[in-house]
Amino acid sequence: MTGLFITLEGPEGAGKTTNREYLAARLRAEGIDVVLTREPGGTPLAERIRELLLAPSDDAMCADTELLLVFAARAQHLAEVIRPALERGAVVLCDRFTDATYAYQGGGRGLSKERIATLESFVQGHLRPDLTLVFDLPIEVGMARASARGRLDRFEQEGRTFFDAVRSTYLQRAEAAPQRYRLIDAAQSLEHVQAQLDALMPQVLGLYRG
Ligand code: Z5A
Repeated sequence: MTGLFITLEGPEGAGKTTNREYLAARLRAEGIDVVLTREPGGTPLAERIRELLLAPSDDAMCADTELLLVFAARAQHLAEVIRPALERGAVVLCDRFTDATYAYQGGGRGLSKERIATLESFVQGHLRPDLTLVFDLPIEVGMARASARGRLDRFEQEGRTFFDAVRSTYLQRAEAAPQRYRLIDAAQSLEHVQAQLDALMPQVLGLYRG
């Protein structure tokens, strides 16, 4: 594959979606073909799975069902969007990917890393992101930003312990593989967050141009 696969990760309200647009604009200004996408979702079928995953419901969803739905959506997304874009040489900017599975289903729900890794290999083969930006911020700051939007989704209704585990899983993964991850201090003002992204641009362009 010739493109570049960049994922944006972090707890809710960290600014992933906002800054994905900013990064895309910076890359397009360099004449680069950029595909913006997200998980769960990114294709019509995967967006329907997203609805199942996010809708608050009185019927409890067991953790294994949640895990399998996340990977079912991912399989479709890879086949329809991510692999074709990388094959034609685009930069794919994806709002959440498998690090979110380790953080939410692993850290949050307590499913084993080994089980997630088995599905990761099954669904993705050898494909992993080239670069992962982890937007890190205190949970209460992110939750305040997210709840200002109104009705909470099924994940956002979880409690503090769940989100502490999500955040610490992201931080542990970033620490364990510093060549792939870059930590962004997302608690700062948008202007300062974007200055951190500007500082990363030479590395991103270097990775893309090889
Ligand atoms: N999930 C999972 O469990 N397993 C998986 O494998 C995957 C996902 C892939 C949906 O994700 C849920 O799916 C997610 C995990 C689960 N759970 N939750 N909750 P999502 O990405 O759609 O959900 P999200 O993280 O909640 O999105 P979000 O709250 O929109 O966060 P964001 O994209 O990081 O933030 P944003 O939309 O860019 O910004 C939020 C608000 O803050 C907005 O009003 C901005 O204007 C404002 N903002 C952004 N940056 C700043 C700064 N720097 N200062 C002040 N205000 C700011």
